[in-house]
Amino acid sequence: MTFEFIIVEPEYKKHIALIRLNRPDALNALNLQLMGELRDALKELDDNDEVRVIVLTGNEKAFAAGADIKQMADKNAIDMLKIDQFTTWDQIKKTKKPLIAAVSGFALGGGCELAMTCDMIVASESAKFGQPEIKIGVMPGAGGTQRLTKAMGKALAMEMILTGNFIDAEKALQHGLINRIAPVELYLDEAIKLATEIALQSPLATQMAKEAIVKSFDLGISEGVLFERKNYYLLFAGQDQKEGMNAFIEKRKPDFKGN
Ligand code: DAK
Repeated sequence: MTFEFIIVEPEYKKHIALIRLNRPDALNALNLQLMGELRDALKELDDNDEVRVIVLTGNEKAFAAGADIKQMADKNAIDMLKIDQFTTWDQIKKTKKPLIAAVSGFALGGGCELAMTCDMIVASESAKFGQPEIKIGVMPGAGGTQRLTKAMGKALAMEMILTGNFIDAEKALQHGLINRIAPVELYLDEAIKLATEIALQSPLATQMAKEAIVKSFDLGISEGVLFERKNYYLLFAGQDQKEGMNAFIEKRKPDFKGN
């Protein structure tokens, strides 16, 4: 898989794929081509049975400083409508496998929204999260008002979005936006460690559980529990459930195959 603005390693580690955003001169600003490449890579990795977890990262200085302001500065509403970035972002959101963002430096605007679209975030001590769109006369457009509010609560989300101020990794951890913090030289290793732990589990159960958790954002508790129940029953149709439960009874480690 060769692209211009991302680097993809489908077999970075056993069952773990790594995608690096790679526009360092523009702090990984998310132009349309980069987002299209990311959508295509994620689809391909989602279809690859060898891959169980995907880690998405940038570089030490920036995960991504937002959508490409230079590319959209002169657009009008109809241009934006025709470009229809939502289809690409929606496709990315549909990734079935767990997606872990490994964030260092800036995760701003669309960059913060992309990190929040991932299932978990591991940050370096230098990470800075923000939705600074207000400072360029707009507002978050890829889910920031919803996801930041659900993750951190109304007061902090309101303050961040209306002032455009950034928060550091420590505050992001305190308020539930991210999972872990590691030193700058170790944050990617830490994300891979988390991915490795998840990759040891049943890929089917992982996928079904992720799907149910993601649904919880759209459904009320009763419908959500019903959805969870169907996925739970479905897992008894596969071999991984037999393998997992038999391994427990036989006092050995399970060897999940994802079938
Ligand atoms: N777009 C384009 N170029 C960017 C950029 C961006 N977002 N951020 C940085 N760059 C470029 C700079 O222009 C500069 O390029 P040159 O001048 O060297 O050619 C280079 O990266 C280095 O940046 P700086 O010189 O500014 O570096 P500093 O360390 O001084 O400052 C900074 C770093 C991150 C504080 C600063 O660059 C900055 O404020 N950047 C803009 C942050 C921002 O406002 N982000 C939000 C953008 S709006 C949607 C999907 C997504 C979105 C909306 C809708 N749909 C699905 C509909 C998202 C919108 C946004 O993200």
